Amino acid sequence: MNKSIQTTLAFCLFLFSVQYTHAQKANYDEAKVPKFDIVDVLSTTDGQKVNTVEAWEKIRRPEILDIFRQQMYGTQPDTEVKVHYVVVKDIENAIPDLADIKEVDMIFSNANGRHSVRLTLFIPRKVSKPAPMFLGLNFYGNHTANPNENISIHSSWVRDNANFHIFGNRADEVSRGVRSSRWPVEYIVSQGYGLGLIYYGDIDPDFDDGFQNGLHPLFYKDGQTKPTSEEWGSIGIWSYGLSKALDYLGTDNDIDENKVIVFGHSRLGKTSLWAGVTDPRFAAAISNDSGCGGAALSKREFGERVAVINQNFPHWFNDNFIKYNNKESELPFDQHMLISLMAPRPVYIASAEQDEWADPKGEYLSGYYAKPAYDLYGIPSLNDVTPPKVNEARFTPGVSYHKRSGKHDVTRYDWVQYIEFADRFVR
Ligand code: GTR
Repeated sequence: MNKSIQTTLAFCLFLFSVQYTHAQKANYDEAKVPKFDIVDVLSTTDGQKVNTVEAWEKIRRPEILDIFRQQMYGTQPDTEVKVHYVVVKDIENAIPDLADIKEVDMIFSNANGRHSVRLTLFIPRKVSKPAPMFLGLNFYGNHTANPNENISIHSSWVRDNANFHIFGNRADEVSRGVRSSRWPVEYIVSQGYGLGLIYYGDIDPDFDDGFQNGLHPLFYKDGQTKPTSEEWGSIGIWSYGLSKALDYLGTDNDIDENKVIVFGHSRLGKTSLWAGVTDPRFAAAISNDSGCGGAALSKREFGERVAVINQNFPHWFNDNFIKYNNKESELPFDQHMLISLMAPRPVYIASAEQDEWADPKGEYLSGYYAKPAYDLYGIPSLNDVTPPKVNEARFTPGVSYHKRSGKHDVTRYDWVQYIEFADRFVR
């Protein structure tokens, strides 16, 4: 090999390792959080101050929404896709005295093809209809949320998990109910709420295949083979799936479409926030341990960083977001602005004490700094820059928050707070 090629190769290797090590190092030291300014939620990019609801809704809110679409979560293509809903199962009293189970196929189609996503609904029996509902995506399949054998098992790609006996990227009977600790179905319905579930891999399998599977290809224009650098990645299309489920719920007399709370954990908490923000029909949104790219402020550079998330999950955001790798200070926006887009609707942000990767303090602060948008509507929201103590939920009609003891997870404690939140501000 000639000398100059050798030198170039060595240099490239060096650059790669610098970039890699830099990106992989997560900061857990509060003293190392850089100084940064909170982007003013109420100042437009050309420096005008917005101080009425009207100016917020007509000018600033659409501007911020557009920034998130262009720079991060991606735009939705304008390709026409039809959605048909078929109720494939309706089992009364499937969970004795507590809930009926209904299943709906959401069939997406156009000239590019056809793709089906299954929505499983638990309809509470002990409440007058239409009932309020929590709607959320899950990681391994609707059947993993509860052992009830009426819940169908999906045939989509699923991540292997030896603990759940999932091998060969296929789910089967063995994984029924393995995630019931995260989905206390009996408790939720006994409180008078419905629960709607979709397996996220039905919408788009969660691995980077250049967007050849799931719903993305239906949206390609002639000759297009992957989303443009501005168009949506997985989070964008997962939240689109939630909106389409809400379309169905609007036709179902058992459910009050005006009282649907979108819920998600972790990457699916990033998704529930984006769904709540892009679809104002959702009455409220809950983000459980959503972290980087969800509720956590990126500019704190604490825990997971933008470069790390983009390297590990190149398919979650659009390609424009890559330019902020190791350049959080150059972001013209931050995640408190995402929360502000929920105003005037209630939003719940939850953290876990041992989930430093998701930056609990940054998750709280984005809720706190969203306050100016709620102020415009005269809706009280978090007004103390100091987060509450561990296991002390703070409820406000704007943003509510808790930091639970324990690790990155969804627990009974979390759900008890979400029911309280829903009772106070949605029901
Ligand atoms: C992690 C990722 C987090 C979070 C989490 C999850 O690996 O770094 O941002 O999304 O996965 O979704 O469980």
